[in-house]
This record gives sequence, C-alpha cells and structure tokens, in this order.
Amino acid sequence: MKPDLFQAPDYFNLDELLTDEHKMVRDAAREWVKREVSPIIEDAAQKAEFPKSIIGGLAEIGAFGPYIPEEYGGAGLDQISYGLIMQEIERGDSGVRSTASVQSSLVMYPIFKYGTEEQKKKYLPKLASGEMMGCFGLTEPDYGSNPAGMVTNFKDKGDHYLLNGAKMWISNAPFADIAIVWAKNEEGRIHGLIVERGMEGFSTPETHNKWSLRASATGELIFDNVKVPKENLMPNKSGLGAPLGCLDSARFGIAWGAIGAAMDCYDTALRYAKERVQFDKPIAGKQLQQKKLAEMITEITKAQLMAWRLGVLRNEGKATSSQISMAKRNNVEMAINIAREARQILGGMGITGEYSIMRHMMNLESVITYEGTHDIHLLITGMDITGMPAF
Ligand code: TGC
Ligand code: FAD
Repeated sequence: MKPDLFQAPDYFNLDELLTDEHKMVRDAAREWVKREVSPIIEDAAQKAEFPKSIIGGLAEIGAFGPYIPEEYGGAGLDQISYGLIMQEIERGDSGVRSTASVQSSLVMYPIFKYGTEEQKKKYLPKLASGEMMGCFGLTEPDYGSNPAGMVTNFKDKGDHYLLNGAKMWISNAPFADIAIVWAKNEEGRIHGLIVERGMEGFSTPETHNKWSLRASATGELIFDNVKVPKENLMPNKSGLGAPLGCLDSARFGIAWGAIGAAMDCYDTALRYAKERVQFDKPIAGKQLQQKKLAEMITEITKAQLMAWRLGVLRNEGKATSSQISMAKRNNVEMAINIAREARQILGGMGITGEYSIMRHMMNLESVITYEGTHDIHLLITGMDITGMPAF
C-alpha cells in the first residue's frame, strides 16, 4: 500500500470552532492512525482478519469510552472529541471504527447508563483499557430493521435466568469477552443482559465471506439454555428504548466516522489527479475531474458542519434521535458517493489495494446498512416531520 500522506481538508476553517482539547485529541488519533493503522490495514482486510494488535493503541487514544467519566476508566471527553476520534479512526478503516463504536457506545454506554454500580466497577475500567472486549446483540435472523419482534428470551429460574435464542451480524462477536444481549422476559418486555464468554451453552461462530468490513470480525451469538446470573441483568432501563438509546450514541459516532472515510477518499483522489498525466496534462486540470473533486469538498464541508452542530447539541443534551438519524443517513450517503467517484478518478489503480478507496467503498456498504438502514433513517425523519410512522 502507498505511504499515508493524508492531509485533512478544512475548507471552511472549521478548526476555529474546535477547542484546544478537541484539536489535541483529534491530532493524537490522526497520528496514531498514520503510524499504527495505515501500514497494516490493507493486509488485514485482504486476509479478512481483525488486527487485534491495535486494541492497546485504541485504548491509549481514548477510543474506548471517550465520554465515559474517568472514575470508570473512560476519557471523560465531550461529544465533539468523541466524534473527532471516530472520524480519525474511520479515516483509517470503518471496521476499526466499528470495533471502537461497539466497545464505547454499545457496550460501555449501556453498562454506564443502565447498569448497577457493581456492574460499572466490574466491567467499565477493563473495557476502557481494552483488557476486555465486548459486543452488542440486537439483530436476529428474522428481525433486523424491526428489533421489537425479537424472539431471544429469558425465563426466571429462581436463582438465575435461562437464556435462549440467536443473534446475527454481531460485530466483535468472535473474540468478545462479554456480550450485551437484548432479550424478552416472560412478559415480553425487552431487557439487557451481560453474557460472559465461557458460560455454558453460549457460542459465537464467525461469519465468513464478507466483501465489506473485512478487517472487522463479525459473528453470531447462540444461546442454548445459558444460565445467566441474576446480577447480570442491567436494571435501570427496559423496553426497546434501552437498546435504541445506545444506537443514538453509536449513530452519532458514525455520522462523524463517515466524514473520515470521505476525507481519505477525497484527499487520495485529489493527490492522484494532480500527479496523473493524460493527454499531456494532469487530469486535475480537466473539467470533468474538477467537477467531481469540487462536489466532494462541498459535500464534505456540509457534512462537517452538520456533525459539528450535532455535537454541540449533544453536549447541551438537546440532540434528538431524529436529528442523529438525519446526520447518520446524510453523512454515510455522502461518503459512499465520494468513494465511488474517487475510485473513478484513479482509473484502474482505483480497484487495487495500493490505495484505500476501494476498501472504504466496500466498507461503507455495511455502514449504510448497520445501525439502521438508509431507508429506516429516512422513515425516522419522515415520521418526525409528519407525525405518521410509515415503517
Ligand atoms: P417505537 O415504537 O418507535 O419505539 C419504541 C420505544 O423506543 C423509543 N425510541 C428511542 N429511544 C431512544 N433512542 C431512539 N433512537 C429511539 N427510537 C425510539 C420510543 O420512544 C419508544 O419508547 P417507549 O417508552 O414509548 O416504549 O419502535 P418501533 O418498533 O416502531 O421501531 C422504530 C425503529 C424502526 C425506528 C427502530 O426499530 C429502529 O431504529 N430500527 C433499526 C434497527 C437498528 O438500527 N438496528 C441496529 C442494530 S446494532 C448495529 O447495527 C450495530 S453495528 C455496530 C458497528 O459495527 O459499528
Ligand atoms: P432488513 O431489516 O431485512 O432490511 C432489508 C431491506 O428492507 C433494507 O433495504 C431495509 O431498508 C428495507 N426495509 C426494512 N423495513 C422497511 C420498511 N418498513 N419500509 C421500507 N423498507 C424497509 N446488529 C447488531 O445487533 N449488532 C452488531 O454489532 C451489528 N453489526 C453489524 C455488522 C455488519 C457488518 C452488518 C452488515 C450488520 C450488523 N448488524 C449488527 C446488523 C444490522 O444492524 C442490520 O443488518 C440492519 O439493522 C438491517 O437489518 P437486516 O440486515 O435484517 O435487513
């Protein structure tokens, strides 16, 4: 793979909206990605392996629980810092950002928000340091966009719960030490349970043959009469709103992360277009290529503004779920369109692993589907503005 010469576009001087802390956190993550992710990620993706060697580094840059308070091992940062970290990691690879998103927003967040003090003390510091890794099981074979229909269930057996069912498409499942599992009790109410690797009847087969997110490990969660200790139920929120609350946080991270992937594609294509000569002139001097590049930087700038504003609203506790959906949907579509256009600017070279663009493009096919599909987020906006659910 070519050396990482990334230079971040900032067409509207958005750095002026960031605090010194934001810039410090962002620059540390950017440097780490250049040093530790870029040199190895193409090989990991080609081999379809999650590079476990980077777990310690992710913890060091604060990617595991950026906004979780320091007393529980988190970095105690604000939402914009969290977003910037996700942006920088996804600039390297969406699969690596997935691992950080899941650990932070789908594992640490529910334990922090819905768990007992004992659960927080037991799990959060180890999750923050990467000593323990987690995954989040909501999607089932027959219930993806409509998780309310889930059939995974648990029964009260006096001194423990008995868990049965299956989850699929679960990021980090093959190596996770714990799983946050959403399941229905005997009354049909959804609760979150912390299931630990090693519990009898719990297995996590890996999903193979993915053309997307190849550097992220995906798997199933199978529960065959798993005895879960009662103290592993997170008591402080139940109902579908509990997992959906975690998704708000993860979707916010994706709205920023997708900008990273788009910036990398744009930067690569711009550099290539200036160097590649055809018909005696760099292709950057051709109107058709300028149209592509000019539209890319315009769309990136709009997405940056939307993400930043959403971060401010999140910091003030004012961001709505529908606003988060709009930003996730807009920014991922923006990124996937830019990846497709950028790949064309590189001509044949664009399909090789010499450059990151094709990998980003394939990754974004998952990003536009998970955490709520492109269609579902549109329907969330539609419901918000009309008051009529059209799911
Ligand atoms: P609905 O009746 O609308 O809502 C049920 C309850 O949930 C509340 N709620 C929310 N709460 C917090 N945050 C949100 N975003 C919320 N959206 C809804 C709602 O107020 C209600 O509460 P209550 O107290 O009244 O009961 O539910 P619905 O069944 O009609 O579904 C709505 C819909 C379609 C929007 C929802 O099901 C949905 O978002 N579906 C998409 C599923 C999804 O996103 N799955 C993601 C799986 S995890 C994943 O993909 C991880 S990938 C990670 C990685 O690798 O990075
Ligand atoms: P479906 O829900 O079957 O949707 C199929 C199509 O129908 C889509 O185009 C959808 O938009 C459309 N559709 C659905 N409902 C409607 C409607 N009402 N109106 C119009 N169109 C509709 N899940 C987890 O729980 N944890 C994870 O860690 C996780 N990681 C993932 C990692 C990867 C790589 C992938 C690909 C998925 C992951 N997922 C995870 C699952 C992901 O959240 C689901 O794939 C997603 O929610 C969509 O569900 P589905 O695949 O079952 O598609």
